[in-house]
Amino acid sequence: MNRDDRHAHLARGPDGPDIPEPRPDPPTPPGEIPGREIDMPPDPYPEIPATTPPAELTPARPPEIPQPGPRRSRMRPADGVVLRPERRAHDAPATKEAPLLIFRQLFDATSSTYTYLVADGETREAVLIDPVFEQFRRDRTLVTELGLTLRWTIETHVHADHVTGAALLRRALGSRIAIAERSGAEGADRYLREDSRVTFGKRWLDVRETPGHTSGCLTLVLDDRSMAFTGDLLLIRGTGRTDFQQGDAAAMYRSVRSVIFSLPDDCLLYPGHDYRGLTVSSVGEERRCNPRLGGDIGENDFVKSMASLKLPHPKQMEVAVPANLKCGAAASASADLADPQWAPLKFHFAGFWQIDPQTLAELGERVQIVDVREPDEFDGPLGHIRGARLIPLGTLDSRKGDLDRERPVVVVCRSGARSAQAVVNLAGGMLRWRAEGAAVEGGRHD
Ligand SMILES: N[C@@H](CCC(=O)N[C@@H](CS)C(=O)NCC(=O)O)C(=O)O
Ligand SMILES: [Fe+2]
Repeated sequence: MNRDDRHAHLARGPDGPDIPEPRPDPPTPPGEIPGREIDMPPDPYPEIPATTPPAELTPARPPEIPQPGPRRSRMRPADGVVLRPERRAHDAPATKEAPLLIFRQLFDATSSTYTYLVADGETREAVLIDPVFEQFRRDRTLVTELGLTLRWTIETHVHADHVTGAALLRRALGSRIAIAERSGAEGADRYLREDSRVTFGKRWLDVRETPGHTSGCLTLVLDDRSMAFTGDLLLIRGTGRTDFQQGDAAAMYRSVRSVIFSLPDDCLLYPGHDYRGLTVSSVGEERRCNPRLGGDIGENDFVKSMASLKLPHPKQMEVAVPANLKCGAAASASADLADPQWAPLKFHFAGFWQIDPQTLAELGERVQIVDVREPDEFDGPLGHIRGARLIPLGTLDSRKGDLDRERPVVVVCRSGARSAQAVVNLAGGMLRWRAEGAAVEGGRHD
């Protein structure tokens, strides 16, 4: 999207009863509850960690006084979406531009859940919003590959359709778990409520309590209000359901209309799920086009329409809700986090294990090498690895029984791409094997 096309304006206009008054100062924090970290009101001048950012990320420039107005952004292909927002006057003191943001939207196809990785590109501290248990390896690998330190996993609510990966990530990466105080969940490291602030490096997410889908639903708003993560409150052109977990359609209406729709029109909205392949929306878009509660739909109409939905319960609900009320701890404790021990393998972000040529060469007959190319390639110019067995990919499924069950299987093709769907993939295939000077049988040696 060309962000320059988006008209930046403040939503807190004089018209419209749904736009809230500026919020009063946060309440004085209550006494400490044992075993829980209770949030203090947000510090408008958070301490900036004393890290020295790489020079190319923060070019030397004199301090600038920010003015409210259209945000600027730029794309940096290596890191996907990288935003350089302009600070608002009431944010942290502006001694330099806001640090770059790293942002990734990840999808779990089984539950249609979005997980969001958001990180400060300068300090490389990150948060992960709504991780999915089964995607633990994907998420851990991505965090590691991007050189990030995962500070927090944040649950937008107690999910009914999948188990959270929060406890697994805490075990593996030392991240801490944050969830709404109102969620009733046990075992988190921090309990969030209205106006809590979750910081990662020099960036942060502000917490808004947005009940409706469940009573403990949160929306997370990025520091410069360019993005908000709405969980299952507001979906793209839809809403979360309100028929279980203290769901409340009237509360949902008010949360969306007074909290979400008071964000700037060009604030991008990232939902907890999408069942149709949509990925992102914006406040202005949903305010105009959301068929359930956009336009001038009234609260009573909305409540009636939600009552008539009659959706079947999520398939995983009986498992997911009790597990998530403990932040996924029980499932995590029994899970085998260990990577395969027979070789130093690397779990690829695309969901399979890989082995490097040198490691494979050292393993010798302790593994079975299956070459899944066609016969003419096996005997062609690249040659093949000594001891490799030719089983073309198309026949692999039916010939799995021919393999020795005791020895790990490494699958080899030309470039590493074709064999990625099988057991352990030789990274880079025969091309890299040869490029690294490993021995081949047959083939041309020029
Ligand atoms: N068929 C899905 C249903 C998922 C579902 O009910 N999702 C909730 C969010 S936890 C929702 O609000 N869905 C809205 C909708 O399906 O319109 C499953 O079995 O998991
Ligand atoms: Fe949900």
